Amino acid sequence: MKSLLYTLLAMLALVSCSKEEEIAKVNGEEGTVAKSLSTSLLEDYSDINKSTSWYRTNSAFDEIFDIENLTRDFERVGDEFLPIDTFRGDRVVCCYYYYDEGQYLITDLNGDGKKDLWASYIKQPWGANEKGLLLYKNDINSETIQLDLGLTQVRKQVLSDFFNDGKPEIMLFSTGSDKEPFPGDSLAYFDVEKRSYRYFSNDIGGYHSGATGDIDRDGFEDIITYSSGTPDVENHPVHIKNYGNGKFEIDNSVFLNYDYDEPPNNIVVTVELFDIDEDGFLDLFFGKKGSLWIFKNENGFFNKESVIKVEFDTSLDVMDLAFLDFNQDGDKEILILWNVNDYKGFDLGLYDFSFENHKDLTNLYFDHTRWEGSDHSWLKWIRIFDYDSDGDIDIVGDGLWGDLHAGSVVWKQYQGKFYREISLN
Ligand SMILES: [Ca+2]
Ligand SMILES: [Ca+2]
Ligand SMILES: [Ca+2]
Ligand SMILES: [Ca+2]
Repeated sequence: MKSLLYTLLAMLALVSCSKEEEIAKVNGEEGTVAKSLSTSLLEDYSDINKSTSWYRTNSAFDEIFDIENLTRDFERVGDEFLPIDTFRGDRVVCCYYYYDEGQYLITDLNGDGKKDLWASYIKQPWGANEKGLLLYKNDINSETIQLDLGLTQVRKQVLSDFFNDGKPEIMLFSTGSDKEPFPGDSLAYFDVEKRSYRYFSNDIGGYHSGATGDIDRDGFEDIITYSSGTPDVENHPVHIKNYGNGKFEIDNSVFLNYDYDEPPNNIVVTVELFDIDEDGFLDLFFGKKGSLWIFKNENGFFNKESVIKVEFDTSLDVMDLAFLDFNQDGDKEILILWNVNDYKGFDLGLYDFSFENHKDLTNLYFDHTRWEGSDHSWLKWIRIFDYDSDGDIDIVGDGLWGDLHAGSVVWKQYQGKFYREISLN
């Protein structure tokens, strides 16, 4: 027993020694120990930034949810949807709905103190315009679920508050069927209080991403997205103005000198709104392969002629963004999640950004970022919260695909630096 204890102690000493060595190695590049990033930094955002879908959604996360513990898939039999716990390839031939990794939110939406779950499922076989299945549970532990047939493939779901009543809506961006002839889809939001979906079908497009926030500062959160077009429509940015009282209208006049994009610059997989220069107006981010376009909000308008482009290797394709004051100088840095080599891995980049210049800080804060795997092994999202409950902020991968499926990816913080831990299932 005693020797076992000594062995354990020796192992612990070895672990802590290698951690210290690792930290010394990372610190060597900067020379000083960085200041720890406490969870109080997650509250330190301006009011306008706190009203963005990015902030609302990231704040909803204090865990990564494994939907396999609940309802993996559904099979339609007649008018009924039967839950299926494990993937059943033999049932895909007809009426199968499979959970689309990373397409969920779990947080207390209706204010009853219990976490609610929203999740989306894709129809298989996946014909053009086949409706997906949208799930809502107002208490993850209850037996009751609400299922609605709706958008074909929800690619991004975010929290918004379109009515300023403190009750969230879930804004949904759908690509539609992601194969020829790329028919596109509507946009929609889920009204949690009414438990119903409202569709915006005036501009059908392939919507990979989008964001909400009060672009023109009239007090109502607006919607920005990017349409990957359809066979009849060019790729273009989309703005839906919220007039309050449930009135929404497409108004693309906010995009100056910007009707549509031509290849190769017409693929925008990531859209965010965030006031990066803290002037009180939400700036617009379009993530692309090899670059991040950042539009300064000038009184509610975005001018394509003055867009700032942060450029990087073309093997890197922007999947998600996050904003945090890593160096605690009062300004938020931009954290980028990429897929690498067409969805064969992932990478992270950290940029200190102003509209005058920017600087890559990645190596100062991360020990390992790039990871390469087989086809379709990538992450959809980065969430920022205290993953290991030790009082400091960690960075957590969510929506894990391919080799990473059912595993975990987290960058745990230790004294202001982030150390990657990957577990494969
Ligand atoms: Ca507005
Ligand atoms: Ca701004
Ligand atoms: Ca900073
Ligand atoms: Ca932590």
